Amino acid sequence: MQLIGMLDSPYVRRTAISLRLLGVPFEHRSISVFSTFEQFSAINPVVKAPTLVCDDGSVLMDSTLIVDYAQALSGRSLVPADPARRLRELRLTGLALAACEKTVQIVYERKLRPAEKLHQPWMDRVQGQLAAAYSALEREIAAEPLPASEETMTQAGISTAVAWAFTQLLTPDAISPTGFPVLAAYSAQAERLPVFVGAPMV
Ligand SMILES: N[C@@H](CCC(=O)N[C@@H](CS)C(=O)NCC(=O)O)C(=O)O
Repeated sequence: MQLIGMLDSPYVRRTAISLRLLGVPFEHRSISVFSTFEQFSAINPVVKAPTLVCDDGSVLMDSTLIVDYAQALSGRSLVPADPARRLRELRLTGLALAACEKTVQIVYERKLRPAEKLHQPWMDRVQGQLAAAYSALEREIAAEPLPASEETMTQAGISTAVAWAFTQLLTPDAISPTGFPVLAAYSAQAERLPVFVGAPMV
């Protein structure tokens, strides 16, 4: 299988880390949705990262769906089965994915839209949503820490750590680490794990 996309995408990175933790072998191809659009388009005309090219040649996109398929292949899951634990896990993963999405929206506004066309009320709204997602994650993880070892880490932890590092790399002005000490510490711990080191953002 081939995982297509750059690791500076939080969606590609959470997928690569998840596949490695699940023990699903894959070849990673660093093809960009921007600088190598045509090459990406030849693999997946929709040009969404991550894209998984399966062993039978079929093409699957969306990080959550790729991880779902990888879990079926491995017979393991990164999400607890117990309903109450699963609900918390999914809620936290949803917050982390919203944080990724809002950071991506800020980046696209700043990098792709001409400055004179920037619509500040939209930016303010997105920044507020981003802050709300990280505030909820900070409260949740302060109240009940997430597992932080390769043996115990679950999807909420992977996605939270990946989202935080991505936001801090791309839009450090939007979310100050001093306001989110629990998230900053959790991210620092996760980034030291070999599976995170093996999937560098830059
Ligand atoms: N929900 C998708 C989001 C993927 C996504 O938006 N990826 C970005 C890269 S960070 C992308 O493909 N951007 C190109 C585009 O949307 O045109 C997932 O979880 O995989």
